[in-house]
Amino acid sequence: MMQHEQLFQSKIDQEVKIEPLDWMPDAYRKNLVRQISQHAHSEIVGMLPEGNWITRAPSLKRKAILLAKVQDEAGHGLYLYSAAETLGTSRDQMIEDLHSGKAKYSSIFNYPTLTWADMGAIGWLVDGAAILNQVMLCRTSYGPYARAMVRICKEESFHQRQGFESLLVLSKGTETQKQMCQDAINRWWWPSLMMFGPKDADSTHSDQSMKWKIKRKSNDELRQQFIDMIAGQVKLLGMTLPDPDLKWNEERKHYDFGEIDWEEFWAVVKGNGPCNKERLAARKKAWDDGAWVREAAKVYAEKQSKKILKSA
Ligand code: FAQ
Repeated sequence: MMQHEQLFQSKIDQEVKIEPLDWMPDAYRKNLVRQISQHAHSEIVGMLPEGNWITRAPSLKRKAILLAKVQDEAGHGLYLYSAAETLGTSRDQMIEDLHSGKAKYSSIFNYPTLTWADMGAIGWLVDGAAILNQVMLCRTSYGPYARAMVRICKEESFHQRQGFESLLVLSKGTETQKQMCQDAINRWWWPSLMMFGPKDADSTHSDQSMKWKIKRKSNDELRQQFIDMIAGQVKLLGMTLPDPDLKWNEERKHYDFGEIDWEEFWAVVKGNGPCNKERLAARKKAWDDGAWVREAAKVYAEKQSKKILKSA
């Protein structure tokens, strides 16, 4: 066992990826299944807030973009479930854990999408936050997770740019459009900062995940990087961020910012956000409605394999 553990750690230290059939500590496997499956659930639940606006997009062009983006998120969820399955947990088990409330998904998707400008704000801020976190995950120590992240990041960076462009159009529009843009930024700003997780001091998994190079940057480090990036970009929109304490700190070479409402964060994480119940109910309904498809696919696969056996 000791030898296995040393070999495992030396691979991590030398930046050799851990692959599905390699020996790994149980806790590493468990931590990865937790993080990857929660990441997959976030992508799938994350389709719901934007899906809400597909039928009401203001033009054919905007509708086509939004449809493609939501489909991309479905794809991300599927690659991630596949990556998690390589660790020996079935997809059915992961989905059961989501439905029972045992597994989490990102807090951000428990907020409602009230206006069209929310589509721009989600692309710019939510995908923007997701990318910073996921660029780091392209170098995560588990091979299948790292490889899944490469394509996901390419798609997410397109998502972010389309979100920014959509807000840019609103920011140059009528007074009402400008207000709608500012209101969406005001509502999505703080929840986006919460996507990076609790403060480092309150993070349960960070220390171990950093040692295993599952995570390469801490929650606070990534959050700061995000704030610095967005504080620059918001000026191009001619809009503001809803934080009176946001100020460039010349000494730190970073923006200082106000206190996040951690009570709100934990309430949302524990299932009491504005849309938690609605989101889970929608996922469970989709799962139940799809039962006949899974059943038909299973029967078809069984028939095909019998045919192959007969002809062999
Ligand atoms: N929401 O010990 P830590 C996207 C939980 S994808 C809910 O610091 P860790 C694409 C955490 O699970 C967005 N729960 O945890 C898209 C843990 O509880 P547990 C998702 C949260 O894992 C865009 C506890 O708090 N991205 O947006 C949150 O080291 C647009 C203690 O926290 C990923 O999942 C939260 N925000 O660090 C789709 C990326 N934060 O599990 C559609 C991969 C923390 O012990 C539209 N994940 N918790 O019960 C990660 O990088 C990490 O898991 C962190 C959290 C950074 C999220």
